[in-house]
Amino acid sequence: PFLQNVILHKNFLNGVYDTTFVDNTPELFVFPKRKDRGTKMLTYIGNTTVNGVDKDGNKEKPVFDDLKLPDVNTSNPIASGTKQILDKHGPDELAKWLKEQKEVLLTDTTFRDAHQSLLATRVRTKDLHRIAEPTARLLPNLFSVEMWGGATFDVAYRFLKEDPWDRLLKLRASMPNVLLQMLLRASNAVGYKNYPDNVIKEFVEKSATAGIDVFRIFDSLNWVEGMQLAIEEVRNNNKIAEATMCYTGNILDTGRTKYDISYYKNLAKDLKASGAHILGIKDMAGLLKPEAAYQLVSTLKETVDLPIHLHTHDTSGNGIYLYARAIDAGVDAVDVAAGPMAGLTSQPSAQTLYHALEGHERQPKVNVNAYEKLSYYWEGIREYYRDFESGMKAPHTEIYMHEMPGGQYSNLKQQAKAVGLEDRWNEVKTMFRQVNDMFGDIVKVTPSSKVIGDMTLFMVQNNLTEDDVYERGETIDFPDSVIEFAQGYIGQPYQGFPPELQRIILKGKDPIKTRPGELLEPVDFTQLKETLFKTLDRQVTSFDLISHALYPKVFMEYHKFHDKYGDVSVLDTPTFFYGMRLGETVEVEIEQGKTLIVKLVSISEPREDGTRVVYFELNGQTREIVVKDQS
Ligand code: 3PY
Ligand code: ZN
Repeated sequence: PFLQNVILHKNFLNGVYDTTFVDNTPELFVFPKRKDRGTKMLTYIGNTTVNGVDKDGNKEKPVFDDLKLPDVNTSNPIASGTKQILDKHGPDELAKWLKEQKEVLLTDTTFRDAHQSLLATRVRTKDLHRIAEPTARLLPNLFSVEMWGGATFDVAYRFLKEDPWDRLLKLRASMPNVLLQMLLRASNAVGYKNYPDNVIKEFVEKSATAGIDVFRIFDSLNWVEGMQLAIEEVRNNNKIAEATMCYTGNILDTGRTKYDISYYKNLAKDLKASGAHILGIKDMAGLLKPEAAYQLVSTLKETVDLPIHLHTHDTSGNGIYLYARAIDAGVDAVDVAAGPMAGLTSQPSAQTLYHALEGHERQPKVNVNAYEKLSYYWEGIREYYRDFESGMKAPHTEIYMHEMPGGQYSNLKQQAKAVGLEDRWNEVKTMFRQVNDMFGDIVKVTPSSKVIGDMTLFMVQNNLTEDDVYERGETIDFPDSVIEFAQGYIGQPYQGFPPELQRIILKGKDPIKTRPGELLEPVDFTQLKETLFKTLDRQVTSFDLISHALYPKVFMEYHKFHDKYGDVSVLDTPTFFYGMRLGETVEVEIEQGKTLIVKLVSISEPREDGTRVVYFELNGQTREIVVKDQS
């Protein structure tokens, strides 16, 4: 065969050539990688069919009914909402508007906290994206949709093998009328440790650019100094800073004075002084009892003139009653989830709250029938994720004893199981509270809750009592997160660390008293861009840079996976988690208008080298994929 190549060109062969253009344009030699998306996809499906996802064994793919998407007329314009108020009038006016509304406003958390708390954060972008536009059309009166941040960022990369920025951009495009809200762990961003100041600023800026309007900012120890930078940066971006206090303890318990009503009053004043547009109350464990909700909200309303936004988890079953009391006290907005994704460790149900307030002058102005229509969809979607359910079946009032956040309960249970403590779960819960008390009764929310969780598992696993820690502490190797906490690397707890315990844990190391972000070396983004360009062998976006700065290892592993299997976010969820059944056909739209039709024909017995051959038809052509059987 004759190669049509530049070096065979007659001018070239005759020596009449000028190669300066070639020399000056090295991009000519950057060839796109061969994009055999079909093979990559089949490799993923073959591997998942044989080995299961997350090496979780070979679960048989369940049969799912069709998804029930609500019937909406997509040719009508989408009704305008809170997003238009913000864009037109800015965050101060939006906050004022919120305070002026007579009815209580709703934030829908179905796209974030609900599945973080019920389904280990596993709901995939594909399933969120499909219902996003119908939600925007059917619920234009929502205050906001919480759909990003918290644990969703790293779970997207780590377990779902998808890019969290892609989720944000897609949901933004589909929901142009309501405010999009994220949970920001202040100096911990969406991670479990403090980051350098320039990383926090860059992250806030990029999140705002990509579409976040409301930043719910909290510090895991309610340390306002640790929140200031994030609040300022949100303000600089002309977005809404919902500076948030985490509720812990019980203001009704006069025997427990550390977190009493005056503690929260002072905190509210400090948050206002730090630049809050809205004051958030984050009851992450569902500890706020109805009468406490009434007293807290009434007092804070008198203390600061900010709108108040309340978040709870319905773990105890008291969620609706506490919201009703908070609404009587004048709370401006509350967090709810669509019925099938509500209740227990998630938020209270939107529909239940609506009906509970019938006849009340502050009943939310939302179309409850629309919520019911959206609920058919969520009911079906939840089934896809049934292997991630926590197993909690009934209201759980023990929460008032152990005080574990809603999102942590199922997680810690899994962790306990992984280290062989499944049978000792009751002991783990009791120890969790004991460790909290040893640490001086601290606020427990990501990442401080992880510190307590790690120490708890460590003590139960090693059969350590509190006395053992004090008596033999010098010889104990404490978990890293516990040491970092005692060093002050996640901030300063209210009223300080218990000095004796701190000394034992640190074994002579000096704790810090300042903001960790001040001490941490800034990330050199220019340098990082060059390095990443070389390792990824593609254009590097500013989203890639910030993701790498937050989660270097997770980000690189995601890329390795992507190189091997391609973009698996396009697969339907059952196939993503379970692979395919023999004889089954699935359609995969790999880009608009380009669909792969995949049929699983057969799977060979394991061969001597432990591999199996998986036979597919891809768009009618037979294809074989060799997969290592890991069982
Ligand atoms: C998170 O930080 O992810 C939380 O949801 C804490 O409640
Ligand atoms: Zn929550």
